[in-house]
Amino acid sequence: MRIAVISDVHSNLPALEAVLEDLGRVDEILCAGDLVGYASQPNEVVDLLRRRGIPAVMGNHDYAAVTGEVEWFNPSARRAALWTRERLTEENRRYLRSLPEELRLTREGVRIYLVHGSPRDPLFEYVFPDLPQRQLLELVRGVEAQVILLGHTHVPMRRVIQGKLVLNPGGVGQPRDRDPRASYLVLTLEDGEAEAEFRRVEYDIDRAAEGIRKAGLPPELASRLYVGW
Ligand SMILES: [Mn+2]
Repeated sequence: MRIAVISDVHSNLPALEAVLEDLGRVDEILCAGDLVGYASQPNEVVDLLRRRGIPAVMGNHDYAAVTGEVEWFNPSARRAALWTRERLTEENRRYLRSLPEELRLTREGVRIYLVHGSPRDPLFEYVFPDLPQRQLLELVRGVEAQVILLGHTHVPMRRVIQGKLVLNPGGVGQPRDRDPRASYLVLTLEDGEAEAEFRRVEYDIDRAAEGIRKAGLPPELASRLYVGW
């Protein structure tokens, strides 16, 4: 069985479309949160993910867009969150509000745990790829799953700790590892074993950047897409 894992789409429809086209044959798609925020097409992105029936967890930007609680954000993220909040349709607002903070699934006998930030702080804590093993162990010790899927950092990650595979697909809509291509992964489950393949996809950054500028959103949200940061 093959499961595509996406995260941090951030209202970037051209990036999401490119990833969905690139997936090939997968049995399921999971989304680790931050559907909205930053770019200019929140409703289009949410509509598409809902139409495809893609299970998702709530990210901090989704939370901010539905609650208006933005005080922890930097100025451009704050502006984008409030801009998004004004534009979300009532239906999409309700959908985002309904997203769970964690998802637990079992596929082919493999237990999978999905969260945006970290198991102890689902919305806000960053788990970067270089987190020391001891701290990572602390985070995942209580999680009864063989595969732990995270988002939030926009940086791809693969770690193995106590037999648990800890993965972050990187960012679809705003990669932050200096590679501007949209990032995602495909999880393969076979005979109770799990492995991940990381993928990058070029997309029409001009289209996303122009949308951001035309919407009057902070221009640095457009320019950063070209450098993947
Ligand atoms: Mn994010």
